[in-house]
Amino acid sequence: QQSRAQSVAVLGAPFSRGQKRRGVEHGPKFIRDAGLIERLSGLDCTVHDFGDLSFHRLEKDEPYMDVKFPRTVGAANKMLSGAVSRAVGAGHTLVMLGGDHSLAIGSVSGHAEQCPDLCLIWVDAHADVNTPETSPSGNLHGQPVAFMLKELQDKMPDIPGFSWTKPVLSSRDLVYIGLRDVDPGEHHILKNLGIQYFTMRDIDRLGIQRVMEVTFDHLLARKQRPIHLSFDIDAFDPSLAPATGTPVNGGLTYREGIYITEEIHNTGLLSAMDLVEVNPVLGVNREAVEATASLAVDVIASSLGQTREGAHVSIDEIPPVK
Ligand code: EXY
Ligand code: MN
Ligand code: MN
Ligand code: MN
Repeated sequence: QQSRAQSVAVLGAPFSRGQKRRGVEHGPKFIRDAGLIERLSGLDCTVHDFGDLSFHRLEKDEPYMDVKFPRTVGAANKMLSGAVSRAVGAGHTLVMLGGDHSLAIGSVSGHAEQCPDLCLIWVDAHADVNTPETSPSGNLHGQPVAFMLKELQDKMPDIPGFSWTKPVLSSRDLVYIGLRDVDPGEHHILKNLGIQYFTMRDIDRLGIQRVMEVTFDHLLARKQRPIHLSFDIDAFDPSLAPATGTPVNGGLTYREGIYITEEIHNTGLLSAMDLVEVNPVLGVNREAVEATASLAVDVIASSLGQTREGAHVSIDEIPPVK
């Protein structure tokens, strides 16, 4: 067998306690059933499927302030963080299949343990940067970025289950793409910390090509460093990704989404990624669920080098007429 350019580890995280709607824990199974491993195996990479983590149910997990299932979410992310750290430490490019977006707490933290200078690209309809005080819902999938940002630590209470976390990012290490549903507290944080973000309106104005150029200028101009991509499937328009818990109209087109991931692949710096919030229970029918899962596979494959022109071995000449 020829030697492959990169080694990819796929890790499922069937977890849903970061939000209210059951079903998102089946995301990893549906993304695999949509042909993920086969598709990645056709690319220039060796694929290791690490299977799914198994998370424990805690008997008693009362809300802390408004925060729902703090101990359950904290323990799941601690386990995920260790697994991600080991996979990245072993030299794999890590693909984490969610599960809800609270899992980014563990995924980014484990990645940062191995790559302390990483930067983060967050593709999402939502900013997921509420603190427990600003959160309108108490759902932890709307709060993961608040755990990561150094600048927010004096606003973060001691939440049971999270004593192991430490902030690993500064506000300048993060870029958002696709925002269109931002809460008042989140808007204040984005503005106040000077975080670089591109709403859907910005994509309309600038075009996705310019958005990616500015994203890489912002994150990589001073030095090349590992990229963590956290991709929430609800960044796409709900017509393309209907099977998700918090759909918002006016999302990314297929081509915009794939352009984002192609450009990230082309940096050669992608080191770990999350694909989250695929909820197979929420599709109106089987087609809706399959379309969403298959879109997730396309996003992951194009992050890892699938191109629209195809990866063709070069041939010497057009075969002459016999
Ligand atoms: N901003 C809202 C909240 O904090 O409750 C909704 C968050 C939805 C989060 C989705 C997964 O990206
Ligand atoms: Mn999200
Ligand atoms: Mn979202
Ligand atoms: Mn490549």
